[in-house]
Amino acid sequence: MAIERTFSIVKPDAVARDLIGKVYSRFESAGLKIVASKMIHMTKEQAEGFYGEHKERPFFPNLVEFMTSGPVMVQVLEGDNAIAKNREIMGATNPAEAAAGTIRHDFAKSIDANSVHGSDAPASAAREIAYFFEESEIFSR
Ligand code: RTP
Ligand code: MG
Repeated sequence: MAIERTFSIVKPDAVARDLIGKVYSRFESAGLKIVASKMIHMTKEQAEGFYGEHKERPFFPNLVEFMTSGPVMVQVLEGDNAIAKNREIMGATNPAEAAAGTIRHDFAKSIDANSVHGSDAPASAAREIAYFFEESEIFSR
């Protein structure tokens, strides 16, 4: 299996409830190395650009409002099959439908406040990593 990078966010609801460490522990236990990490508070423009693919969706204004409601942790995860593995441990978008033992099942409150983001494909992973990180800020090991 190829070593991949994926982009991840610990969303405002999880940061506010002091779940950063618990979520990071899930990544590391699954073999996803945290190779870059920082806390940011996204501006409206940053969130709108990040979620540009959802611009026409009815939930877009809510999504931008929520993602700018407080600080988040952004990170790059690296490991075998990292994109799919991260999506698997995150669980379904709606926590009510997420499998037991997934991050969203165990920690998330609602489809909006669903605790984590993870890239869904190689092209989006590359775009999302570059949106928040310089290559010099990423430490593969
Ligand atoms: P994410 O991008 O955050 O990792 O989540 P995802 O791929 O599972 O979901 P996506 O379809 O990309 O949607 C992005 C975020 O928008 C919110 N959403 N709300 N009310 C709704 O029907 C709805 N659908 C999506 C969620 O917070 C989702 O994570
Ligand atoms: Mg998505």
